[in-house]
Amino acid sequence: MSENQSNPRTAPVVGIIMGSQSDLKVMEAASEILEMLQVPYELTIVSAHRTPHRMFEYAEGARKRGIKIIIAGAGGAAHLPGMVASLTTLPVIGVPVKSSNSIDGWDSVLSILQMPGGIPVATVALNGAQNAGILAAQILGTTDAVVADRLEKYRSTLKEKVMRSAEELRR
Ligand code: RP5
Repeated sequence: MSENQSNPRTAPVVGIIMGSQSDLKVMEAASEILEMLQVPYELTIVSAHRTPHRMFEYAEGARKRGIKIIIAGAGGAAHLPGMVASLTTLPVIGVPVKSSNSIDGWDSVLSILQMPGGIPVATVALNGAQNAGILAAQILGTTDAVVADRLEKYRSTLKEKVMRSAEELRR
């Protein structure tokens, strides 16, 4: 279950899963930001519809393996984040992926967003995997001062970029 760990010597604390290999180009943004913030993660494919038993196994075993937050991306009839959320009390961040046959991405967004009471999924924007990674790090940062400090530095780089652009416009 632990394919593509960020660092095999460090146990992953964030699990990134997606419904299909075709989601990877979007979901890579989550792994990239976690790598930048040095948060150990694992990344794999789990399909709610094509491999439902694997989904059960992943969701039910995640906490025991040390995973603290799950980022789940899927497109179309995107049931993976909600079903995983139903199988664990770990926080689940859902990434609606705009798949090739999508109805402008609305199918993915609504499938992930409109969860019933009691089983939340923190849904980010369409193809918003980068924010999913940042949000996962922010949750970890509530108890991990080192991660919180890296997030502060990351925020500073965002601010500096805006200030530089503003400065260039003034010239
Ligand atoms: C979903 O169906 C996946 O998450 C993907 O976004 C979409 C299409 O999957 P493929 O047909 O490209 O494998 O389960």
